[in-house]
Amino acid sequence: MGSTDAPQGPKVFSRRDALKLGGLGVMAAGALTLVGCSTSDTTGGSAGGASSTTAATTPPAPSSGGLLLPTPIELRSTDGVLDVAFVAAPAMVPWQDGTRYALTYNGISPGPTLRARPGDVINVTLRNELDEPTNLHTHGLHVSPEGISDNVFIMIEPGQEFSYRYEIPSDHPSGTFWYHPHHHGNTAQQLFGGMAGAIIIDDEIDDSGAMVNSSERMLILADPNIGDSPAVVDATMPERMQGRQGDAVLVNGVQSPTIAATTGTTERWRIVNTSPSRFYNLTIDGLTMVLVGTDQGRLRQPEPVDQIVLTPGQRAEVMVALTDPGTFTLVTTEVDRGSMSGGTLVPPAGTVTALLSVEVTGTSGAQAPPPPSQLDGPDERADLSVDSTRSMSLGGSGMGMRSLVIDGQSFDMDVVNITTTLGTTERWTITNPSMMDHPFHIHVWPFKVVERSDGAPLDPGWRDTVNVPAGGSVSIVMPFEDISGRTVYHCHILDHEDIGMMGVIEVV
Ligand SMILES: [Cu+2]
Repeated sequence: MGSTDAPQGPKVFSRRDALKLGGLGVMAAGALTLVGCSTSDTTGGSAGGASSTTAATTPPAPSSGGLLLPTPIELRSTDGVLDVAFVAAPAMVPWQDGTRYALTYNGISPGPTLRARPGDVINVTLRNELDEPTNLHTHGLHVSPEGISDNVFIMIEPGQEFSYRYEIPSDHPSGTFWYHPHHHGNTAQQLFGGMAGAIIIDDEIDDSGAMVNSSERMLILADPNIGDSPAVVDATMPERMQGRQGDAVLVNGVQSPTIAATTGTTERWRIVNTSPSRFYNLTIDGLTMVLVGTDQGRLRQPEPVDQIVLTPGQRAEVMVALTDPGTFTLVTTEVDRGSMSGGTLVPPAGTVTALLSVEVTGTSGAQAPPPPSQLDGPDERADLSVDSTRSMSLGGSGMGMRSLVIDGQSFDMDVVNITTTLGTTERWTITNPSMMDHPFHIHVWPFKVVERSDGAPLDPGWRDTVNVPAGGSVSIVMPFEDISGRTVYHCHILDHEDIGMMGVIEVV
């Protein structure tokens, strides 16, 4: 397997140096290995540059004859290091009886799942074989935003390559995170094309008790346009103002796949919304989902839920005990997220789409390992004493480009909008006077949701992305702990981010 050379030590250099380095593509890498594609019903092949690769076994075929849920290829750290070689490139990926056009990491979409432990180092060499610049963001990871770490100001030009090094803190929460491009101006298009994959940080609790006695699966949600030409990744300006949504809703690259399972077992799903704009409202009749984790990992008190709403960028981890046979369907109901242009949503709010079938065979009334009722997650009361407050306004009441701003300002990479002090905790009240929802995301530092103007229940656990509903406001408390540096906060409808709905924060 083509692993990279020994990683470069961490360097401190300015953003301009980083830009120059990215542009020149100075980082040398070892051999890059292109992949086998993930097939429609099994996990196969290999993706470049792993320390080790875990191939899933092939489960029994569903009786319905539908496609089984494929498992994204997984690259796992060994001895504290995960070396990954990514090639960003267009590819034809499997689709029904043929193929479809996609933008990919290593020829597959979703990209490989990266799995590491707290304290590990993840090295990623990214070679850009697209015809436009790209870069890489590790969404949700509490790692440095500077140098060769999670630095969104790096630009990798076509034909160039760059070596990232992510040092995962030893006290990093276990949880489900993800990676995607974050190059201002074409983030939405590249993600819409298919460039995304999961990052799992797991620890000893994941190796024990109810967690290990379950069938763990990634459910990576995406909604690309389906077609055989590069035109499928394009969007019109009205579509970008609304936030583009695609033709098909896919789970791990497949439309409405099936899980074949038996009674007496418990499922554990790590769900990631990688769509640039689409919200998901997930429900499953006949089964009880127990929410055990959100954006920033495990909840201290898992709770049964009837539905899970995921904005772009958000994650949920649920456990589902299977006690009786039957076929159960995970569906999403189209969310009314408003409209900037006065246009209508396609599909209209309320449209129900099947995402995944769970075919359960076996005896009725079987005892399945119960989901945990208590877990050791990040302390929800930690560091909530506030040193200072700030308010922020997402969008404006007008229409058109000028409404896609934060505090009236469009993104300028050379302007630092917020400077704050390492070691302090801030309370931000984020208001949204516009006609549509804007999910707010900040890199590096997780937050707690502490107040909502609409009176909706507060999000359990720690988050990195929260919806700020049209006409409403949300208050969050955010400790700027451990890590300093310059990065961004933005709307996670990524078309909005590309148009300018992003600001720069520097923690010094
Ligand atoms: Cu937005």
